Amino acid sequence: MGYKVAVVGATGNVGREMLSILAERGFPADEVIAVASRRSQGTEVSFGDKTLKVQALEHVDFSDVDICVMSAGGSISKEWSPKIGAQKCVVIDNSSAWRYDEDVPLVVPEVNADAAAGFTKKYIIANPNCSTAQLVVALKPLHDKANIKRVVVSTYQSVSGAGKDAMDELFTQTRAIFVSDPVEPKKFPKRIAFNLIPHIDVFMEDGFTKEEWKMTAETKKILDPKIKLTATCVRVPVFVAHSEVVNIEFENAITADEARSILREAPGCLVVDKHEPGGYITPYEAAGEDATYISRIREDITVENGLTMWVVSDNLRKGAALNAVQIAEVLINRGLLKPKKAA
Ligand code: 11C
Repeated sequence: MGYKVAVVGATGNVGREMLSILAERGFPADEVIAVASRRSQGTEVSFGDKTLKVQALEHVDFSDVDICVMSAGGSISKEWSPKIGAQKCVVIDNSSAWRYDEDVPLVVPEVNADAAAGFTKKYIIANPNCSTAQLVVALKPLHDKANIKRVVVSTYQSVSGAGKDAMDELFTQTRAIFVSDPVEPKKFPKRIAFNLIPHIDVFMEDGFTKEEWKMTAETKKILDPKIKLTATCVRVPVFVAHSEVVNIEFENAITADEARSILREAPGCLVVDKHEPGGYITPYEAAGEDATYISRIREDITVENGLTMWVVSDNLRKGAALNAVQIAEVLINRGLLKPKKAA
């Protein structure tokens, strides 16, 4: 007896990835339904070798749905996740609406899978921000070995993190520049083609952006509240996959060789670190892949017990859809959720 799964936000960048990852991984679902806003009702989306007709969110009865993977934005999630959760359908939400609620687990399975069991309070589990997910996958095994004190992270984030319109804007601006047409920024505050923008999400009072704040708050909640983390988040003209330069200061000594062999064994991590031209991973190569790639691992001699590394992952997959599906797999594999049909 399998599960009934709803993918809410099925027509967006992340929703489509959720559908393809459910199909690729042979998720134990008897039925998968595609859900979106009324505007998309009746359109078709791919699910493996089938197509699904999109249903409007307000017309779906969640009482026989077991799992809802949602990527429909914060305000939809604020309104709908409690209603869906009240019907004992677990919502795994990709927005930031519930991440900082103490009754909602924020989960990256390679790091804190045990926390998923806490879903019963609200029947909601939060998926982290994409830039946090790949970071904590790489930090966790190193923290276990040498105890991280402080992290300085600089991100190079692809435009797909800002949605399909943002991807279109990079494409349109790039073409416009080639044919000498005027370039008009719409989605981004400045031109993104052949440029980069040190600003993601809204500005906060202290001068950091919300994206930077999220990386700090989420790393603390998922990995360890004692870790100090400061981030600078930058949008770059790359379509898919976020990259990060990560400077880490540890309590205890750890060499680059030790870090490399620990990360080689760590779940979700793939080390590609040859000290030669091309001996590292770029976002272009990480797009469409599941792993968090780690390259350029080296000792930072400007601090005691310091390491620097380069971390790249597909923001739509590990940063969003894949992580959400992995959370659902944790619920099932650990026997935390039985299909309603079996009851
Ligand atoms: C970006 N990281 O690249 C953002 C997208 O809190 O889930 C995801 C925002 C979030 O623009």
